[in-house]
Amino acid sequence: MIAKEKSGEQELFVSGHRACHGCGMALSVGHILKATGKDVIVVTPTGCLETFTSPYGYSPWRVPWIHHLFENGPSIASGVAAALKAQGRIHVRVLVIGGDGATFDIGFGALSGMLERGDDVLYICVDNGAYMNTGGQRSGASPMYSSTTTDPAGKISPGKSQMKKDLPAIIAAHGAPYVATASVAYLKDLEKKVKKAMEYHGPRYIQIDTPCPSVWGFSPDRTLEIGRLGVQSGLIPIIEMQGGMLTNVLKIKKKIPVEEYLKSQKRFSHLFRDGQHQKEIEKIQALADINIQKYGLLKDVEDKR
Ligand SMILES: Cc1ncc(C[n+]2csc(CCOP(=O)(O)OP(=O)(O)O)c2C)c(N)n1
Ligand code: SF4
Ligand SMILES: [Mg+2]
Repeated sequence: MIAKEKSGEQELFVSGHRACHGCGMALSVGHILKATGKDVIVVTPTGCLETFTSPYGYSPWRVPWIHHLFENGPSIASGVAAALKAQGRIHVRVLVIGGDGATFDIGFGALSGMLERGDDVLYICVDNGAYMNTGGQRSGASPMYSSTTTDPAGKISPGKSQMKKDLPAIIAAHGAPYVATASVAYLKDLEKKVKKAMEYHGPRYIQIDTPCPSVWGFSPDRTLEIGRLGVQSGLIPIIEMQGGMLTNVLKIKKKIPVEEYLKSQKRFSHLFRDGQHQKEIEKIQALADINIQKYGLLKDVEDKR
C-alpha cells in the first residue's frame, strides 16, 4: 500500500474490513476496483461482502457503495444507472458485486429482468458456492456432492445431488454482450476481464471463483493453491463469451485428477472416508472432462494425446 501511495495510485478497497483470513472474495474485490478505477458506484446485496465491509464505524470502500436487500441487487443497480443517465453523468459506471446465493437463486428474477432490458450494469458474482454469511447453506452454485448444512453428507446422502447451475450460459442466452468467468487464483486474467467488460455498454457478467477457507474447510494460506487446483482439474472453466460466442479460454497447463482438488477440502472429505464413493468421484471427473472437451481447455499438445 505504501508503494502504491508513493506512485500516486489510490487503493479503492482498503483495510478496515472483517473478512476471515485467506478470504478469496476479499482479495478479489481489491483487484476488481483496481481494474474499474474510481468512477463507479458499487451495489452489494446481503452476504459476506456486505457484512464484513460494514462493521459499525468503519468502511474499506473508497468508492460510493450501496447495500440494500439480499434479493434486489440488479433492480437497485438498474435504478442507479437510469438516474446517472438522466443526470448526464455518463462517465460514472454501475457495478454489482454479489454472492452466488444472491445471483444464482434469490436475485435471479431481478437479474434476468436487468439483462432482458439491456441495462448498463456490470454484474460481478463472487462465487464461493454456498450461503456463507449464514453458515454454508446450499445454493444453485454449490458443486455436486459438496456437503452443505442444508444438504449434509451422511449415511444416506453423498451431499448435494444436483449439478451447479450453468449461469454464464443462461446469461449469454439473454443476449448479454460480455460474459466471462475468472478465478481469484489468476488475478491478472481477472483484472483484464474487468477492464474489458468496462469497455462495453449494456448488461455484462463476470463470475469469479472465490475459495472460502472457513466453510470449504482448508487452511487460509492455501486459498490461491485451492483456486488453481479447481481450474487445473477442469472443474472451474475460465472462459470468455462475446456476443454469445466463446472467444477465449484459459488453457490448463497440466491437467490434474479431480481427487487432488476434492481431497484438499473438508466439504468433500466424506467422498474419501469409507471407500464407498468411487461412483460419485467418477461422476465429478466426468463433469471436469466434459468442461475440458466442451471449451477446449487443454493445450494443443495434450489435446492430441
Ligand atoms: C430474503 C432474505 N432471506 C434470507 C436472508 C438471510 N441471508 C443473508 S445473507 C444470506 C446468504 C448469502 O449468500 P451468498 O449470496 O452466496 O453470499 P455469501 O455470504 O456466500 O458471500 C442469507 C441466506 C436475508 N437477508 N434475506
Ligand atoms: S465465510 Fe468465507 S467468504 Fe465469508 S468472509 Fe469468511 S472466508 Fe470469506
Ligand atoms: Mg456464497
